[in-house]
Amino acid sequence: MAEPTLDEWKRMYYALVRIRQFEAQVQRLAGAGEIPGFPHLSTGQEAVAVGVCAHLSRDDVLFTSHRGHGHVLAKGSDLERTFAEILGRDSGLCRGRGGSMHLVDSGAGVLGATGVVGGNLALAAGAAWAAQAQGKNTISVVFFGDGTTGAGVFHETLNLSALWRLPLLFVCENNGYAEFTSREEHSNVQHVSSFAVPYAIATKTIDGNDLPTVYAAAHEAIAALRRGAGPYLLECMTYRMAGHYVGDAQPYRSKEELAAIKEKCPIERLKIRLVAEGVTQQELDEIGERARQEVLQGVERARAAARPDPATVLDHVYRSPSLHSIP
Ligand SMILES: Cc1ncc(C[n+]2csc(CCOP(=O)(O)OP(=O)(O)O)c2C)c(N)n1
Ligand SMILES: [Mg+2]
Repeated sequence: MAEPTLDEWKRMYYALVRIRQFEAQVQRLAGAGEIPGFPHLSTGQEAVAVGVCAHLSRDDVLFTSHRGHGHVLAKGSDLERTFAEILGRDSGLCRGRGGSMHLVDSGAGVLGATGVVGGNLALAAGAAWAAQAQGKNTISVVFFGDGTTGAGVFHETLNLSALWRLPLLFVCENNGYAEFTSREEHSNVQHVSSFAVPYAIATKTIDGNDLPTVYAAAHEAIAALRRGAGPYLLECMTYRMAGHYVGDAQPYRSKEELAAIKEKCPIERLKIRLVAEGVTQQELDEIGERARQEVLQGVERARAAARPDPATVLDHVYRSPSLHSIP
């Protein structure tokens, strides 16, 4: 693997801060009652999204979950349209129909997000199978959490994708929680990568909060996928710095655990590395500020956008135009 240049690392630093700032704005506006539903923030997990998506082309397809804002941004969806979707605006990725948990943007290869835990896995296998059948060299990537491994569809998808040698990258963000339940309480299996072994799927468990580690491991996994080696399961150990959803008071986390959060922060960790390589604190602050301004401007434009016309509520729901006339 060619080591990224310092400029490339700085661009990835920008991408991390951009997602962090985006989530901060989601949190702020959800708190103010401007966002419908319960957004789930990816704060603290940004290095997984950025490190994996750095290796994807627009033609590779991505599937995500209820915690998908960072993945969609890292894959290349327009920031303003993504925020507009979360706000339920007509200019949103899905014309305001999907919201935070259903971000879809086929132009950027974001083929789906779902609030049905595990639902994205089988869809991602379908897309991988389609690429294989069409003789394309593209891959399908699915992001999911550690809690998802309790769903039967996870095991079904591992089995079929291994049998059919599908170009499917499973990226597990093991953040140690499924909703409000810690991993120790919801599974005896310490590492999600263990599940790949009986299916003969290549796998690795890595530090998902260290961007260079994610970048290198994703490079290796994706290169194998493009060679036709079959599926790969990358388990990224990470940490959900926010609650399960905006508004979660987190009574299940101890004061000590919350106090140690900063040490895990992928942005702080990349900062240390960049400073060691000679980047000044001032330059990092400037990069961060540029990301913050981009987000603020996108958010304000999204907020100013119109909501969908209620008369169009049945558009894209039923195939038959005659059903639109139901009183
Ligand atoms: C089929 C299904 N079962 C249960 C839920 C409720 N639910 C929402 S998120 C979640 C936990 C998911 O945990 P994990 O896969 O680790 O993802 P994380 O939230 O940690 O990113 C559950 C059980 C759901 N949305 N769908
Ligand atoms: Mg989890």
